[in-house]
Amino acid sequence: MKTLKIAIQKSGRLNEKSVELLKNCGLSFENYKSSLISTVSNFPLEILFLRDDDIPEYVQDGIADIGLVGENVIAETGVDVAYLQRLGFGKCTLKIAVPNNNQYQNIADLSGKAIATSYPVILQKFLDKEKINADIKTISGSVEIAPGLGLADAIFDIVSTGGTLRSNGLKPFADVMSSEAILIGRKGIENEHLVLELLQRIQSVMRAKETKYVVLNVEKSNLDKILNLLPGVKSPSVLPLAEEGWVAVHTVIPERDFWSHINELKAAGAQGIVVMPIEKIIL
Ligand code: PRT
Ligand code: ZN
Repeated sequence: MKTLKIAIQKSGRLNEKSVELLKNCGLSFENYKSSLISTVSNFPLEILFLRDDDIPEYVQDGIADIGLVGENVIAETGVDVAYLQRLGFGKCTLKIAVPNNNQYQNIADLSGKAIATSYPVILQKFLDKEKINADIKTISGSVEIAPGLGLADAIFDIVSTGGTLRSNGLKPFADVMSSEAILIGRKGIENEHLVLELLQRIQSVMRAKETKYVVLNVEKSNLDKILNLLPGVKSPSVLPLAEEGWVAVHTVIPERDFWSHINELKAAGAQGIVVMPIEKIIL
C-alpha cells in the first residue's frame, strides 16, 4: 500500500478532536472547511472529510482504508469492520428517556409504547433482547421534542450531560449502550505497515496525554522517601543542584498518580514542584 486513506467527520462533534489527534501525530495538512479531501504532506495519508453516518460503510467498502467515528454509528450501520483503537473522546451513552411525570417502573412497561429515535437498529436489538414489543418511530433529528408533540411515549437518544433531556422535561429510564470515538479499519488491513505506523503515533499521543513530566527539588536526606512515592516510566533521574545537599528529581508519571501523591510528596520534603505536559511517549 502506497497511500493510506482515512475518513473523519467533516463537521460536528468529532471533527475538531479528530483533526487535533492527527495534527498531534505530527501530520501536516490543510483543514479547509470547504474541501472533501486533504493530502498530508509528510506522511502517505489522504484525509476524506465525510458525514459521520457514511464513514463505516466507506471503510467497509474500501473507499477509505480506516475511519474515525462514534461506536454508536458503527453499531447502527451494522458494518463488518476491524476495531483498531478506542480514542477516549466523544464519550456518550445511548439511553431510553421518558417524560418526567411518567410512572413506568421497569423496561417491560415500554411494551406497546411508541419510542422515537434516530437509532432504530440499536434500539430494536435492545428491545428484542429484552423481549419487548414496542413501536419504533424513526426520526432524523430533534428526537427529544417527540413526546411533547405527542409523537411518542419515550425517546431513545444520545445523552452526554443530560441537559437536553432536562430542558425537554424528560428523565433517563434505561441505559442501552455507551460509546466513544473509535478508529476502525477495513477487515484485513490491521497489519499493513502504514496502519501500524499511524497506530503507533496515535498510541504515543494518547499515552502522553495521560502522563506528566514532573520536576521537583528535595534535600538528599529525603530523596529515598520521595523516590518511593514516584513510580516512573523506568526510574527517575536525580540531578545535583548548585545548592550543596540538594537534588532535582525528574520523572514521568500518570497525572492521576501525581494528584493522589501530591500532599505526601510535600510532606516528604519536595519543593518547587513543576508539572509539564508531554507531547509523545514512544515505548
Ligand atoms: O453531520 P454529521 O452527520 O456528520 O453529524 P451528526 O449531527 O450526525 O453527529 P454529531 O456531530 O452531533 O455527533 C457525532 C458523534 O459524537 C455521535 O455519533 C456520538 O458518537 C458523539 N457524541 C458525543 C454525541 C454527543 N456526545 C451528544 N451529546 N452526539 C450527539 N450528542 C447530542 C444528542 O443527540 C442530543 O441531542 O447532544 C444532545 C445531548 O447532549 P446533552 O449534553 O444535553 O446530554
Ligand atoms: Zn450523522
